[in-house]
Amino acid sequence: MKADQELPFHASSRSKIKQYLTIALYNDLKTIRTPSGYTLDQAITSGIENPDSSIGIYAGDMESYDCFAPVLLPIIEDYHRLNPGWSHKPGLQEAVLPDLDPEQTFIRSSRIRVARNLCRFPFSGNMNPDQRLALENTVKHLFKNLPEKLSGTYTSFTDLDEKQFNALLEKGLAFRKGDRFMASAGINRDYPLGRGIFISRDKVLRIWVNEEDHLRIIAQSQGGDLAYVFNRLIQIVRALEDKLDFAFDRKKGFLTACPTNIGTAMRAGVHIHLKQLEKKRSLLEAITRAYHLQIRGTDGEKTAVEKAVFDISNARRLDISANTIVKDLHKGLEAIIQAERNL
Ligand code: CIR
Repeated sequence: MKADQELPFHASSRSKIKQYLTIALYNDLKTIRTPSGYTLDQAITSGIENPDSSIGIYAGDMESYDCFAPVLLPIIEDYHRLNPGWSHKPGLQEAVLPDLDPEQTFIRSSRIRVARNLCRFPFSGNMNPDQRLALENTVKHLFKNLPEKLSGTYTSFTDLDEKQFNALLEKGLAFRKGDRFMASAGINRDYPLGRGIFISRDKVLRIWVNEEDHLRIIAQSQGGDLAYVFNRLIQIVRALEDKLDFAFDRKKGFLTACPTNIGTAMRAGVHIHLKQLEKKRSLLEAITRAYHLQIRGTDGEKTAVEKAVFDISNARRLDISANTIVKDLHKGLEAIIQAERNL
């Protein structure tokens, strides 16, 4: 890209990349190639093509975070609302927390995921077909050798016909091509090649392979027993980290394709039915804000809330430990359920 006057961000864009990438900075960074050959032009394509991007930049490998630090760091500090001296906080220990809704009156399901990427491969937006397949082969082998309590089945999407794939999708056990933000970042390239899902025998653990990140490790269960879901997640994360080198930085934590996920790379949330609070959105928003939670649509990011089922999850991922995130979510949900009962 040639940039003398103005970078080609849409006039309507309020993205952080538009805000922080000055022409001078662009000119300083534009000739850099990361070890896997990723450039700033590739990193910002999604932000240019999608004017409604919130941040508009993706990392193409773990080194992108250093190579493009002059623009990425201010974006990270702003997006994650970090205070000076911030740093990744370790802590992924089994938790004891009472089930907030044992009758399952409000909480439909609980889901905690962490994103992990392997050091020795570029990130999803910068992978070629051979690399996607090599990564899939590496983890497929590991999945076969998991201890009994974690064992399960890996399914490659390329091994399924349309009917089989749709059946998995309906059960929420497959993932489609990513959205247009990911498409512009190259993350959907060659889909469904190298993509697939591991499902544990009890179906609580799922691992998405070669989606936005190399691995999305997920624990999901009906009801609101957050500690059960969190502890199950920890078991499989530990088993995998024994065998794989994850992309990690002492200050920035686990490194991910999208800088919004770095740190713990964790999203812990529930689907919760809030018939009364739906009519009092400002009260619900005040409680979620107070407990550092965010509300998403029923089907996740950038979707609408349907039939009063809210997706409520942690807003913070960096400069906070995974254990604190789960504790905050638990406290926040307790307050939300109390407010719903009082209305
Ligand atoms: C964007 O910049 O809007 C997209 N690349 C997606 C960012 C991910 N999530 C988010 O802002 N919550």
